Amino acid sequence: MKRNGILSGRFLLISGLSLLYICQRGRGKKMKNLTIGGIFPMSGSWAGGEACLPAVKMALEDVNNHSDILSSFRLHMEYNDSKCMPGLGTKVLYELLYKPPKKIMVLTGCSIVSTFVAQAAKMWNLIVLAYGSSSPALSNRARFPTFFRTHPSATLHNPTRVRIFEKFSWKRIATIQETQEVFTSTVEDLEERVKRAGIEVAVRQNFLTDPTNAVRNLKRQDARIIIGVFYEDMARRVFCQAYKEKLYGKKYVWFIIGWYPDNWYKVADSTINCTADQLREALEGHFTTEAVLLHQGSTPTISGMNTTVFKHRLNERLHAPDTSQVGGYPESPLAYDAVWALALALNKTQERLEERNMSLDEFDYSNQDITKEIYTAMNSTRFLGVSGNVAFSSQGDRIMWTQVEQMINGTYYKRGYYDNNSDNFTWFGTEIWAGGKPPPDQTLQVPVLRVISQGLFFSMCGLAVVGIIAGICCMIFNITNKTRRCIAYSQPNINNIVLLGCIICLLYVFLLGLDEQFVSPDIYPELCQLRTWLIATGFSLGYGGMFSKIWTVHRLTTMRKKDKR
Ligand code: ABU
Repeated sequence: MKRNGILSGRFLLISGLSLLYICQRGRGKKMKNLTIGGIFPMSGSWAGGEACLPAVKMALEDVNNHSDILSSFRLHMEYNDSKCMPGLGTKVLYELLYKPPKKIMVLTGCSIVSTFVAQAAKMWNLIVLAYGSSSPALSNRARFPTFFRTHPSATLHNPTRVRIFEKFSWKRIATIQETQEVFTSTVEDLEERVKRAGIEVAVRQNFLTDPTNAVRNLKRQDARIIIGVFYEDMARRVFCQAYKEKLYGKKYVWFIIGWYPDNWYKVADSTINCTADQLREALEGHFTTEAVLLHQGSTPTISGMNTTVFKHRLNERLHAPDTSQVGGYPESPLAYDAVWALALALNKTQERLEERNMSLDEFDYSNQDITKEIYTAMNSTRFLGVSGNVAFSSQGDRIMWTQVEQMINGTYYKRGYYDNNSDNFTWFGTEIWAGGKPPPDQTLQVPVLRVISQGLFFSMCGLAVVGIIAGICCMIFNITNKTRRCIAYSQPNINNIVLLGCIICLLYVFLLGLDEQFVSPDIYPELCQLRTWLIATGFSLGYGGMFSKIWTVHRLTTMRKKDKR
């Protein structure tokens, strides 16, 4: 009996397993492929694909293993490298479009590529979802009607920057940017915000590929609080030049973008002639602002894993001993959540389409119907992802917290947070200043009254008095003895004119020393005029008289004897 029971138990188990296997196979047969396109920058200005591609692949596996999402479909991705170059990115998009199967959505990263891809994709009724595009220009719904992103817009950093300027009472700032739409639109937004806060953008510099002159101009124009927006490769060039120009240290504060990998300045770069140590020296004490890209807390996210598990799984896939140099590592949670966002939106779309006896696999580049359904579903997608709460604003943007970090001895330390929603700014007060205190925003101009030394003034006045007395004595002598022959021959009237001129010039000494310690600045205009008149009159009389005497002597010595009489 017992043996029979064991056998029937075994049978039940085997038949159950066989049934499950058959069901799975049956289910597998029915599964249709749903293909998305992927554009990943594996090198170039932002090599975010290095970490974002493995994160996307991981998310695709997780979504496909999730029985409740797109149960009759298997999400599959075809992708290529854009090198963060717009031309190549557009070529990759066209290849994805023209090579079957049809791509129902496109994932993209790197703003300069996404701008081109999102503008072109709308012509094929394609929804574009960016995991790594920060350009504020992409928030323009009229220009990019089918664009969404899990990456927050770069304008998110600006309110945080303004709060820091206000905290340290900086009223004069300078900007330096790489000439790309992503950075131009960020700086324009910053300019508007600082203007509203009563802060002046005193110096604006931009450069295409060589920041040498831009950095020099910052120094020349006495920039102290400098906001730099550029890609990571340009950041190395800018700080190499800042090192050469000595535009760092206790007088300067740099603010740059915080999404570079932690050890970005150590990356070997043949385009600069600075060592990593020199860059570290120039970077000491700078601040970065960046959105908080990893969900804070240990609550499990939509995939069932928390952020620790996510990082652990991603690190295993990256096979990189040092993730701080892997491009796009900070943005990998955004890439992971982008796949979940599109899977949830497609799932919702499929449910809606089924009500109309349609299906996602009927998607066609010329048919707007399914695109509209996906668009509506994307708009209402909300979930807790590894990057935090994922939801899209009317511009397709995300709203997140920002964090401020400072580099000390080559390592970034957190200095504060800013919550855009509640306008809540938290500053830890642990920042370190090279000069012991925050530097002023410009060269301080302290007015100091420079006055003539009283000892010198009075002694000169004494000498002038002696001169004047001597002059008066000579005049009296001239007048009283003018009938004496030798005096009469020496032209006493002209001598008196010379003496009068000298006395007036000596009087000038008294007026010359009258500065703010003796008279009020209100009478300076009159005083200056009087001085000018005195010296001009005294000199004219003195020199004029002397010249007329010399002229007479000259005439006498050069005349013929007869004429002399
Ligand atoms: N956080 C990376 C953003 C890259 C870009 O906007 O091009």
